[in-house]
Amino acid sequence: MRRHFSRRAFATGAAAAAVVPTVLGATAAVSKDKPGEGNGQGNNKGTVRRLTLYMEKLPNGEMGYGLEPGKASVPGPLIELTEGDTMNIEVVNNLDVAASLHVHGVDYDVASDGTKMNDSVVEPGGRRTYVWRTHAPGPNHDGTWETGSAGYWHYHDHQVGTEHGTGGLKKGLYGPVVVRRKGDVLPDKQFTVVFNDMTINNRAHHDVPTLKAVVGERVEFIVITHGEFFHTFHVHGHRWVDNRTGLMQGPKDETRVIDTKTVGPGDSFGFQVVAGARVGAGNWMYHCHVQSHADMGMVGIFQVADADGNVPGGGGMEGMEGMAHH
Ligand SMILES: [Cu+2]
Repeated sequence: MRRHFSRRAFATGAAAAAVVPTVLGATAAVSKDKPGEGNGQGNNKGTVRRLTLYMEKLPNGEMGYGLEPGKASVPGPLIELTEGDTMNIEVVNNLDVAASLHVHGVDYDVASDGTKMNDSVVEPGGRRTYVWRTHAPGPNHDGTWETGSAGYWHYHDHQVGTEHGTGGLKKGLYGPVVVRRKGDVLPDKQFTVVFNDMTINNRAHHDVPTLKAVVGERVEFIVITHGEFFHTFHVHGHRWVDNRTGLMQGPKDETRVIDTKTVGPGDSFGFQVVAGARVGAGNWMYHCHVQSHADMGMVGIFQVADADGNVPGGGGMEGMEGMAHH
């Protein structure tokens, strides 16, 4: 009751990017510069912003991106843009090996693609600015439409271990990117779930993050896969529309409604749901639905509390005990 559709917020260009809190990795704090022109199209006025990303070794031997020295995380911070925005990202390499920042989905010159081939990696102790641009959809001269940048994307290293970043990805050098269309509904809460080989966010079994929400909160999932295997994302008790946002476009929208989606290496998708809608509070499992993968620990809890903060059945991890060890 208390929080039902509590915050009806919409993406409005510049304002959208830093508004939303995130749970796994901090939302990128960005400073605003002068207004930009996007790709030069009339409907593309966005803002030009900048942030600094640090690539660092974590105490457990993993590697991560972070917004401040000593704050690297796996996954790295969520970076959000609205179509038309430009982001200048200065990457500082505090690792002892060369590494890079490669992004999916947005517009960038070859000098910002993060590959050795294009001489865009960062040596140990060095820094480099990568520029990401985004654009709204618009008409082409031949009557077709050019796609916009909006979507659930991701960034990752393309250098550590091999020239494809195979070692960097394995160790955790990856993170989520959300590009919104102006007018998009904003979530109350965001969760990033990365299937990376047999892990979720480089964790397995009881170390897989518990994702906490309250009934009625609008929750956004960002799902990414890396590594060697295809995975099937599934969350119990919730379902979404298989389109860009997960939301129906109107009562007659016949787009398929799903509660599982297969994601292969390098792939990503996202969606919004209302936590506990029609099913209530509880410990709702989220997991890879490939049976052997689930059995090997690719399982976590989407923990939805009621308005008083209670979760039927308690903590959830006790319930997981049998599962994780069989
Ligand atoms: Cu799997």
